[in-house]
Amino acid sequence: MAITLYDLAGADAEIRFSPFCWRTTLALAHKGLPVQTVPWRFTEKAELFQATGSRRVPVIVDGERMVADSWAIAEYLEQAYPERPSLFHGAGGLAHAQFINAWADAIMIPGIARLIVDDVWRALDSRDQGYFRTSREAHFGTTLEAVTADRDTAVEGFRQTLTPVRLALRRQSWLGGLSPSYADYIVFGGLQWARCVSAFELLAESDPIRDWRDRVLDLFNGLAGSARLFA
Ligand SMILES: N[C@@H](CCC(=O)N[C@@H](CS)C(=O)NCC(=O)O)C(=O)O
Repeated sequence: MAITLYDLAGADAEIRFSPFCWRTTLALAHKGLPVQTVPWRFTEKAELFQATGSRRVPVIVDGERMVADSWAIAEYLEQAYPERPSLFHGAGGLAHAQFINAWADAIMIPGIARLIVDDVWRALDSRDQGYFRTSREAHFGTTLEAVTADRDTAVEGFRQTLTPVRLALRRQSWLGGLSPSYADYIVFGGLQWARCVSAFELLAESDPIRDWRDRVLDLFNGLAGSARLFA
């Protein structure tokens, strides 16, 4: 039976842009597990809570099991499907991925948000736009447009925060080493979030991270590369 994934959707239900849901989508593909997705909108919190007990996505339903939170889902998949390709390449890889997850959540995701938050708003369903604007403007203490107004220069600071990724990829093809691991999907999820909703380019033209991003886009028969983009 296919695993159900509740996945954040835009005005166009085919636009799936959550960085956390992308981590889970790629983790499921890495494990080779069949999946059916349920498009979810921010304003459908009550329905999601009733169905799964969570107010955030991603959530997966695997038979009797419901698991919320992208990290918890990755750990669950690794434990529940040990015979399938490993997401972490062992206990050390899991520990390292946990650090990357924390770094991405604390530094990378907020760094991207302040560059594209108004583009995210544009891609949303009209029912979600009011909620998103109010909650995010309260968070930033200003309008969405003011948050991103200086992004052409602010992007340089964001690019510097990716230096550890750049240096790691100089020595190895994947953050997971010789082959992709969940660490790759964590970092890629942030870049894919921007790619799905915004024409603003996060990476400089000469950035070697672009080659790695292209390789992740090609994985699993171009799963991420063929994602619908908001135009
Ligand atoms: N730590 C969680 C974060 C999940 C999360 O924040 N998801 C967002 C979608 S990108 C959400 O559901 N937000 C609900 C809201 O902002 O009301 C994870 O890794 O899954």
